[in-house]
Amino acid sequence: MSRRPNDNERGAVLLTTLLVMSLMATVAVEMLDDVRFGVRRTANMQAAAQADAYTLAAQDFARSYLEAQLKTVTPEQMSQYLKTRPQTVLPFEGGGMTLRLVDRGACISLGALGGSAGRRQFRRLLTALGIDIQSAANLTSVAADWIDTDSQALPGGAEDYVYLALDPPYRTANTAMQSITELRALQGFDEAIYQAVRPFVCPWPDGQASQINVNALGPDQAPVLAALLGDNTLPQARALLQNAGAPYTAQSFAAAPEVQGIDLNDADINALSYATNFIGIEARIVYQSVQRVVTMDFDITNGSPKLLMRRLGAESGYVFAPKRDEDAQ
Ligand SMILES: [Ca+2]
Repeated sequence: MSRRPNDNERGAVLLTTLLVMSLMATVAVEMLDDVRFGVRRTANMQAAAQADAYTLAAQDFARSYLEAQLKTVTPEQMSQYLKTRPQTVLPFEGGGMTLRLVDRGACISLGALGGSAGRRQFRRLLTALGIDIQSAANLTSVAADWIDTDSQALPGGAEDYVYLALDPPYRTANTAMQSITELRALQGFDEAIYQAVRPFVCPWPDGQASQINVNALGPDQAPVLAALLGDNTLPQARALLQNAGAPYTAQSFAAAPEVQGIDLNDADINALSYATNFIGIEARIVYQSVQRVVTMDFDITNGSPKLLMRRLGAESGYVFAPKRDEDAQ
């Protein structure tokens, strides 16, 4: 025998129904949100993967582009060519690639810190950047200790025992630096010093002496030239680069009035160059919302580009490079 539900029971059914419906609505909204984010995440991953593919392609393109340039421009003409050459833009669907070429004979080699000439040039660079003589000497020892294979600290230097006391502890690399960013790990290289030094050094392979193309330097790169000319030669270096009219040759540079009275030794003379030896290519890839930066350094002393270094990431970008359009805005 059935029974008619009373008013209280009908209210309970209604409430339960409403509760279930609101729960279902919440679940439906959550599911829609999940789908929406899933679609967005997939699109982002696809864009990142595509940008990575373009980054790989950029490296091949950069090398073949450089090979083509080297067929028409001599190493002696190259530094002028690089100063005046606008950036190369390659648009593609959804984005584009910008190549900037720079003369990389404009920085002191970190790979030369194993030798006395390399250490002397690095120390002079630091003093030309305004660091006091004692600190410059200590920082040079610290950098040399970082790459030398022994664990005997140079005067003012730092070996494993200094870094093992840090939190977190780490050891010296005991091999050539692979990146300028390694300087950040060194004792005494704080942010201000790192940012000051960064534009003027190159992480060349172990034993690679500096090869500074005088004709590639602008007046704001005078500290690099001063590092070769000698202690306290920043004013002369700046004047040499400001007065530069026609590109220097070994003869015209030696005859310049600013150089008279400076006693250059052989290692420093050998580090001076008047043609392009190293070329850096910075490729910036933009695809949809993704950006990639890759820099490649090539040795062109044998006529064809030999890849020395390749780095990914925004911090790998060249500080001294032809201005981009957006820099001027
Ligand atoms: Ca060491």
